[in-house]
Amino acid sequence: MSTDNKETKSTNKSNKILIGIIIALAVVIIGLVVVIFAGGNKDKKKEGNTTIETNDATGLDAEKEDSTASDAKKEDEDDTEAEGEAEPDCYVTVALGDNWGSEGSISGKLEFKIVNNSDKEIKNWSIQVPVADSTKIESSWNGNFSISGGVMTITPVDHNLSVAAGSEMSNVGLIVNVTSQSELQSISDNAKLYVDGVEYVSVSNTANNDEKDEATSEESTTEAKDEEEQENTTAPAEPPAKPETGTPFDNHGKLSVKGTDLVDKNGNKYQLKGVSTHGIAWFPDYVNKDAIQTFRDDWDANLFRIAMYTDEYGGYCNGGDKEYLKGLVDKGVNAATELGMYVIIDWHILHDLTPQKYKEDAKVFFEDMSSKYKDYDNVIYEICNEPNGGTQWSDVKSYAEEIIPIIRANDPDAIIIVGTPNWSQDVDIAAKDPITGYDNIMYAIHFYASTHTDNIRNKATTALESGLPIFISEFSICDASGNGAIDYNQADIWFDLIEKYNLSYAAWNVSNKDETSSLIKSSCTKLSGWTESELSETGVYIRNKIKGID
Ligand code: IDC
Repeated sequence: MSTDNKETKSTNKSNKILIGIIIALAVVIIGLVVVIFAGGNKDKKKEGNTTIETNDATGLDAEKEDSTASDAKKEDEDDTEAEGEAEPDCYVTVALGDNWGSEGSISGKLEFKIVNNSDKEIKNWSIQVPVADSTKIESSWNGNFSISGGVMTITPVDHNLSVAAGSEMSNVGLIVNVTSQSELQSISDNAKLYVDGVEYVSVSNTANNDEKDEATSEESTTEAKDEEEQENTTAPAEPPAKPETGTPFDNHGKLSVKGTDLVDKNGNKYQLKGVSTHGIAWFPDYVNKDAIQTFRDDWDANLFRIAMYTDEYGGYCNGGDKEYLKGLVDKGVNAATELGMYVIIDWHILHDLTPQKYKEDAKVFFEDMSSKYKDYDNVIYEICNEPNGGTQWSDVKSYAEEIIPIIRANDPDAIIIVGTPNWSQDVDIAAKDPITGYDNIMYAIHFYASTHTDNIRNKATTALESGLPIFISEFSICDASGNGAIDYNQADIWFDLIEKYNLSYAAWNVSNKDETSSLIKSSCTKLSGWTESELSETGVYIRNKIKGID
C-alpha cells in the first residue's frame, strides 16, 4: 500500500509539472501568434514563402526580397518563352549561297532546310516568305516555287512530301533574281514553315507553368545525359551478315596493302571501283540497299563510300543529329555487307579545314565505329576527307597518329585511308614523311579532272614511285566545285593512270543534285534502279569506266 501511495503522490506531482509546462508552452505560442499578427504587413503568399518574421522592418525587407525573387522568376519565364520561340521543334532555315550581278539585278542562290525535331512526321508542308514584287525565280530544285501577291511559296515535290520525326529535309533551293543584297538577306531571314496551310506553331512552346517548365528541363537534362552516355558507350558489335555468294567480298575477302597495291585474301592485286554518296545529311535517301545493289549489279561496282560531313549543313560536329547520322552509316554498312560490297566510312572534313578542329569528336566516332565493325572485314575507314586551308601534313599526321591506334585497338588490320593537305592532293608531301608503325594505311588523293591535271598526276606518280599506297577515295570529271564542264580528255588521262597503277577509286556523287558531278539526272527522283537514260553525263561515263566499256 505505502508503495502505491508514494506512486500516486509522485504521479500527482508529475501531472502538475506537465500541466505547468503545457500552460507555459500555450502562453509562448499565443505570444508568438500575437507577434506575427502584430507584424501586420505580410500577406498570405509571403507567409507561405518565407521564414516567420518578427518585426515590421524585417517584414519590409522580406517583401523586397520576395518581389525580387518573383521578378527573377518572371525573367526566367520570359527567358523560357524567348528560348522556346528561338528554338521551336520544327523550323525552316535558309542558307544564302553565292550571288552575282550588281545592285539593280542580283542573282543569288538560296537553299531551304526543314528541321523536324518533333516526334511527329510533318506532312503537307510549305514554306512562305515575303518578297519584293520584282523578284524572279531563275531556276529551282526539289520544290515547286511560285510567287504571288508579294509572297513566295514553296511546296514539296514527290520525294520530299513529308519530313520524318527527328530528321531534316534539305537541298530545296533556287536561284532568285532580286534588285538588292538586302532583298536576298530578307528572303533568307523571313522564311516561315506552314503545315496544312497554317503557320507552324511549335508544340514545345505550349509549356507555360512552373511544373511543366520543371518537368521539361528535367527531361531535357536526362535526355542530354542519355545522349552523352550513348556517345561514350559503344553499341555491342553485331556479327556481320554473311555476304551473298559470288559477290566481291565473298570472292576476295579481307584486303590488305602490299607495296602500293591493295591485294585480296589470296594475295592477288585487287582494285576497288565504285561511288561515293553526297553528304548523307543532304541526301539520306540514297543510302539504301537497292541503290547499292544497283551499283553492284548494273555498274559492276564493288565499293560504296558513305560521306558524312562534319562541319557542313547538318554535319556531325556542327549541330547535326549524331545518332541519326550514325544510323545512316549503319544502314549503309549493313546493306553493303549483305551485298558483299566493300564500304568506306568517310569522316568528311571540309569547311572545318583541319582534322584537328573536331579531333575529340573523331576519337569517339572512330572508337564507336571500329568497335561496332571490328569483325566486318569489308569496312574501310577514311579518317579525314580533305584537309585544306593551309593545314600542314604535320597537323594531319599527328591527328592520324591519334586516330589510328583507336581503330587498331578494335580492328587490328582494317584498311585506313588518311587525307592529305590541299584537299587531298599533296600525297607527294606525305610520301616524304609517311606514318610508320602500322600496316594497311593508304593515303587519299582526290581529283576533279577539269581542274586537276598533270600537276596533281605528277604528285600521284611521285608518291607511288616512292612506295606510298594511294587511294582515289573521291574524284569527278568536272571542275573542283563539283560542277562546270566535263573534261573527257583529262578524265581519260586520269583513267590511264588508274589502270597503270591499279588504283582504287570512288566517284563523287550519288545524288540528283543539279550539279555536274551528280551521277543521277536532276529530273530523275528514283532512288535506285536507274536506267542509263536516267544517269547524268558524268554517271554514264563513270558507269562505263567501272564496267570497262570504252
Ligand atoms: C560539294 C558538293 C556540293 C556541296 C559542297 C559543300 O558537290 O553539292 O554544296 O560540297 O561544300 C570536294 C569535297 C566535296 C565537294 C566536292 C565538289 O570533298 O565535299 O562536294 N569537292 O566541290 N573536294 C573537291 C571537290
